Amino acid sequence: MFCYQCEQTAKGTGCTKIGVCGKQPEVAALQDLLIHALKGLSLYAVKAAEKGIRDEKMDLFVCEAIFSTLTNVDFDPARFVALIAECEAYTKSLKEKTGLDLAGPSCSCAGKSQAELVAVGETLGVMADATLDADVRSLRELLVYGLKGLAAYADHAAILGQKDPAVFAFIYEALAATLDNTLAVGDLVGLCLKCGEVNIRAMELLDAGNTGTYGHPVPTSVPLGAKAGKAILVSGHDLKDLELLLKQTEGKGINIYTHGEMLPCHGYPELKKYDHFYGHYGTAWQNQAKEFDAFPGTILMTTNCIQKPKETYNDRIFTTGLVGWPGVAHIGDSKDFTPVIEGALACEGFAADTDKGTVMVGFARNAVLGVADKIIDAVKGGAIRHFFLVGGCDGAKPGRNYYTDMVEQIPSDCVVLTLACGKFRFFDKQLGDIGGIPRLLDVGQCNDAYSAVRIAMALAEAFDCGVNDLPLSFILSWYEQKACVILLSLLHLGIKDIKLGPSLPAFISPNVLGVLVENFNIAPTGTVEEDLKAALG
Ligand code: FSO
Ligand code: SF4
Repeated sequence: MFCYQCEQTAKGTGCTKIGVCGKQPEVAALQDLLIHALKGLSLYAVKAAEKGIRDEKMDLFVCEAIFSTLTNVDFDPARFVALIAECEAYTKSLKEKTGLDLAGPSCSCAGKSQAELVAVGETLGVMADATLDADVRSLRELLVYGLKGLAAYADHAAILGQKDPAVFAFIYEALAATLDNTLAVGDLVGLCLKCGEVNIRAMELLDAGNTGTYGHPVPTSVPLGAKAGKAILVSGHDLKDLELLLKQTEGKGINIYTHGEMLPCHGYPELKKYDHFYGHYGTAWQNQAKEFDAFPGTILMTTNCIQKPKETYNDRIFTTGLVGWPGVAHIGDSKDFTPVIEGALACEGFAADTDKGTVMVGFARNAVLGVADKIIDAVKGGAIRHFFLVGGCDGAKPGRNYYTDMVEQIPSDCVVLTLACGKFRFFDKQLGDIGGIPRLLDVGQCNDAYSAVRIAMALAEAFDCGVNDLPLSFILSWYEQKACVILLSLLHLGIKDIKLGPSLPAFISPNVLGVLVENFNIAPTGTVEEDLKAALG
């Protein structure tokens, strides 16, 4: 196997024996085969679209299939075998509908066993073509990883009924482009930035889905302790799964807790209205083994990031949606969470109330821009000197204390906006307020990056300047491919001087890095002191 798509890749270069995430070589090979097959399908889908042939079911399948290969989503080989077969069936159908027989990837997988498919996949990895130009490989992979993030957001949006054919069309176009040997470095850079642009549309759709269905988040205090009684913990990012579970547990004497990226769900009016939607438990994804172990109820994983379950909670954890772990019970499309509920009732639950304080959530675009006048006055009057967007993913590798130290050392006349699971490094710090404006504003999940972009753009408009001219610095942490596409979106918007850590992606070649530095002045995080000095001039 060879995989270097995430930040924790082995030795900072690539996982070759087994994934640091727990991905087995068989699954890596099946994922490579699936991506290969999706590229082949995309060649046909592009031609089919030219003939006016579209298939929304196929569009959604493609998003789900790509999302399944994102880090920490699906570790179950059997699920990939099914996805590969479905991809082949769609390709065959498009072949017939278009009457074309295109040269390109075809897997001829029908009737092959899992082991045979693994053997095919082993020949198709990132490094399969040793002669490929290093910069072309780097940009093709950057594009594929950007597409993984884009597909994830498009899938989240589609679940809430928000779809745009232009997003699906780009996914096909870009996947097909990774097979085009005539594309040079400049073309591929352009496609990566286009991926960032299309992702803004996908995130706009997701924002419309979230706020249209559950209302605009409002500032909400969330308990970090527990309430005596039976309990279910919901992790991942999916608001609809949470809502369905809240409905199915009403009146059952079970309290629902969020974990990880589900924390911001407490701010949505249509979710917070449930009395048994109690509080937040635990921190970021990489601490789950310890935290799930200690949780006295059942656990539902709705999306990434799942890690290998410990035996102590293997029978208390459930997956749904695209998440999968071999041997872990999966709740399918019925979304009948009865096993999760019955499991929780059979667990002991929390014996007593515990108080661990609270955190505030719900500072998405509507809430922040609702007090825009106050913020603008505070900036003009000098009460707020600078904004820092300290956002992105958390992770297990050392070096991430930088983000905690950064937030602690940001001067008291500055405001910190945050989003995604990286916030768990500092989410419970009491930073106080500036004239009633909290100094720590939790915009939401990584899925809410659109909200942060809208806040930045509204401030730029109010000050009649560009986003780069605002007193605003981007201090980002990355881990997986949603973060890759958000970065591409920020680059598409022309945002400069981003600090990215805790390490730069292994798949970025020195020349590609050079292009990014030259055009966007992006830089790895340095020391807190240096980066603060640079930001505050
Ligand atoms: Fe974190 Fe995982 Fe949300 Fe990611 S839980 S790391 S960027 O999947 O999606 O922020
Ligand atoms: Fe390694 Fe990350 Fe790939 Fe997992 S997803 S195999 S940790 S590079």
